Amino acid sequence: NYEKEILNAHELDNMLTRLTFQILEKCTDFDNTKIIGIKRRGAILADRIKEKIKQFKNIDIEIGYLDITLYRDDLTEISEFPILRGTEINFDVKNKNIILVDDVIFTGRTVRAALDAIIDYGRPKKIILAVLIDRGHRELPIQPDFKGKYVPTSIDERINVKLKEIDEIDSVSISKM
Ligand code: 3GP
Ligand code: 5GP
Ligand code: MG
Repeated sequence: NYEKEILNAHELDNMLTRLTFQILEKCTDFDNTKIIGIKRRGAILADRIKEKIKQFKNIDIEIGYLDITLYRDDLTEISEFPILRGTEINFDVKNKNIILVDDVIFTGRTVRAALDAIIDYGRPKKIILAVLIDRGHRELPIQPDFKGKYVPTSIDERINVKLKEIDEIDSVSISKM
């Protein structure tokens, strides 16, 4: 049993800054760019990226949130069919560049469900995926355009993303219990 820190608060913030610059390099048509975060922690990271874009570029990008629930018995046993619980997307996705943000990518099924949901709303021009941590073990051919860090994990390890908005501190760790 162990828990080892991967990122402290400062490193997490730096990583989000880097992701933001990478996104800005790829998305130059800001009027037609929107951010969508996957709840809960992906939504918080999306909020932070939005704030950084405001700081760096003085542009206020509209944001939306997707709530995808995974039916599962425990946290590492993921359903083959993640379902969509709720969305807060108050803009038209049609012809927009969508920056999709999540905290951890694992099997890729959550992202697949998110893509389905977004495309149900309309036909975006482009969707790019940014995640903080890629822990490997994909079960679908889905890869992030930008990732903060690739952290190879065994299947029974967990990545713990703590964000001060809900967890009081900012930190990322890897653990096995
Ligand atoms: P988050 O999306 O707010 O970060 O999936 C629900 C929550 O459970 C997620 O919260 C995630 O952090 C946490 N979690 C931890 N380990 C796992 C895992 O192996 N699979 C899934 N689906 N969620 C996990
Ligand atoms: P996937 O659908 O790619 O298997 O899993 C992605 C979703 O499950 C993400 O939204 C993420 O929050 C959660 N998840 C999967 N594995 C982990 C993990 O090890 N740690 C954390 N914090 N979340 C995980
Ligand atoms: Mg998540």
